[in-house]
Amino acid sequence: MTDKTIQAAFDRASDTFAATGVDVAAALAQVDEVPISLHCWQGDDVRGFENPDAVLTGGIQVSGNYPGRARSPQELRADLDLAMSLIPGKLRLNLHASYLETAEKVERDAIEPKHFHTWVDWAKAKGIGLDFNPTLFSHPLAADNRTLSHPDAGIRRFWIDHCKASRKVSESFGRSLGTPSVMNIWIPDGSKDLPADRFTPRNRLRDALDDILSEPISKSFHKDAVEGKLFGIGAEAYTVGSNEFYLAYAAKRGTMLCLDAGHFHPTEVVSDKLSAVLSLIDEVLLHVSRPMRWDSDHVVLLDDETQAIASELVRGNVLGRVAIGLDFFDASINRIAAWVVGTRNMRKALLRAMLEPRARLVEAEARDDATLRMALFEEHKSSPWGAVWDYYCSSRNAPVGLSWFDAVKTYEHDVLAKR
Ligand code: RNT
Ligand code: ZN
Repeated sequence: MTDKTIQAAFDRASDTFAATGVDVAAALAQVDEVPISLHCWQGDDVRGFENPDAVLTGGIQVSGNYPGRARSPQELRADLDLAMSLIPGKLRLNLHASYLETAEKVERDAIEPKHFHTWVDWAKAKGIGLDFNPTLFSHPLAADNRTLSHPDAGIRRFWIDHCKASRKVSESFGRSLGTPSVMNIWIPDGSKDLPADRFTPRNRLRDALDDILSEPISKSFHKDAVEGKLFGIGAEAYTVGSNEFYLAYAAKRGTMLCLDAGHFHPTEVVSDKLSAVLSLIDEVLLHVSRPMRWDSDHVVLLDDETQAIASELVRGNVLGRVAIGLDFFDASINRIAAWVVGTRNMRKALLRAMLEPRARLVEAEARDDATLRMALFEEHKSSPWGAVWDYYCSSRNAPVGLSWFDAVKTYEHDVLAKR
């Protein structure tokens, strides 16, 4: 597509949207500023850099053996540099504690900001913010799927101290980069078969979290989030950190609540939970992902639920209270393409939501005109939002259409295939 055809299609589309009362220029300015946090773990199949033979545990699994997995922080940053150059709009990077950089072995309860300084320098040079996660899986002390709720006080202490050390790292990100780091706690704790006591592990988890959060940290540098889950592999009967547990925890203790789109019963949707949760909780972290039957973590598509999540954020005017993170891992396709497709889709969904004829919809609903409301929704689906997206990409020097694919393929040939 030439600049001229992109511009002409955009001009026509702008007229169409203007006729429905939508300000396209305002939408473009707004969509560009919404931060989306890329998850570092898509680039190396959630292995991290603690040890080259790391085995992923905790009931999450990555399948596939597509060539080119990043094996070092340098390779991962190079891959991220390429992915980020192909995605328009404001980005962040979400790191796990297991992505530290050290010459000597550092135990998880002893991690410090200095072990992440190269990531901070890289983020500073790119002008992006960082987010963080303690890593409570893929470790001998998490081998039995119990961490913060473990009956052994010593093991619990180890994981509490890891989370405390992680908060310091997260705070250092916020201080160095001038934008608060959202730190998300997810634990794999649960049991395969029916437990006799569901109460005690949850009480232990509550007390462990209270201990972790006991030191106040300014929210201008660091924010705590907690992520629930319905079940995991090996935790089919009981998950200690369920959604209800963390919903109550976040409401009572004032943390953010993390909603992962793949962590609910198949007919439950995060898009409907946003307005429910945000009526009583200040801030939410999203793990935008794609559930597939019993599994989660597939690459984000521009599907109905991704669109519904984006539309809710825009309709409710809550973008300032919701941190958007991604969470998927696919090793069966080019890993950089997975980032590019998933992240572009999230931003596309946001743009499409911003082009919705909001005033007319609200007015139709106020008059109880469900017929017009449905007709407007349906018409919007085939509105020329794609022309606005193309123009947006081109105006931000990001590839238009599938032109990003060649860059990924060239890199695959020149770099990934040689790993
Ligand atoms: C696992 C959670 C969690 C992880 C990452 C790697 O079910 O979704 O967010 O995917 O921490
Ligand atoms: Zn998640």
